[in-house]
Amino acid sequence: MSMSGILSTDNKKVEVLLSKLILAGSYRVGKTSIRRNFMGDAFIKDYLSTLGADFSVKKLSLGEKNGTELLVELQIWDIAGQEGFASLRARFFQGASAAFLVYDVNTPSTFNDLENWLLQLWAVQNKQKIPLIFIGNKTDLDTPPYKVSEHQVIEFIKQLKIKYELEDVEIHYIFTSALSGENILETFEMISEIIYERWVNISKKGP
Ligand SMILES: Nc1nc2c(ncn2[C@@H]2O[C@H](COP(=O)(O)OP(=O)(O)O)[C@@H](O)[C@H]2O)c(=O)[nH]1
Ligand SMILES: [Mg+2]
Repeated sequence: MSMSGILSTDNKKVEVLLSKLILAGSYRVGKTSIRRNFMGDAFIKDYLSTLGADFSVKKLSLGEKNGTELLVELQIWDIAGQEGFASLRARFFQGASAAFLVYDVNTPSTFNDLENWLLQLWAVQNKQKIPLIFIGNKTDLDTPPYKVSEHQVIEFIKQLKIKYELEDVEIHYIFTSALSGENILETFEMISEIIYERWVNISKKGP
């Protein structure tokens, strides 16, 4: 993560925090659709398996603090066609500021895959555990309780925190629909706030 100070056209001070955000999770859970919805691109009903690392950049404003506008520039890395290629993933995960781990609320196997995704992510992070949001996507296809219930997600997070000693790591969950757009912007706003707060804390503590 790095902060760069720039001056906007109306001479107001703007600070931009650059961050790499990973979108990971099993095949077909909706990662590309979530990214597309956030970017304002149209929803694609037919499945297009993404090849290579898809990548989008977008700035989100966190508003003004002490007369300076704060922007988080999210470089969103969509794991795309690499779900099955373990060797390609390490490069992909390097230098990440935060991660979305996506599953389909109607497909329990995609939820059961999450711990494996986490272990792969952590394997390249040198023990520094980045903030996470578990995204239960495709809520439009059913009504709660989903096949993977909210209770299961809460229990899963509790157990992870104990098993891997994650008291200080931000782990959240949210339910989205990339089809209706429900909670998509909120999810990106939530991670931007977390990334910013974490950056402030790290800067205070020093290296
Ligand atoms: N009903 C519904 N379908 C979705 C949603 N998100 C993605 N899909 C569909 O699920 C399939 C896989 O989506 P995609 O974003 O390519 O998944 P990825 O492999 O994780 O990138 C596509 O047919 C999408 O149209 C959603 O929120 N609701
Ligand atoms: Mg994809």
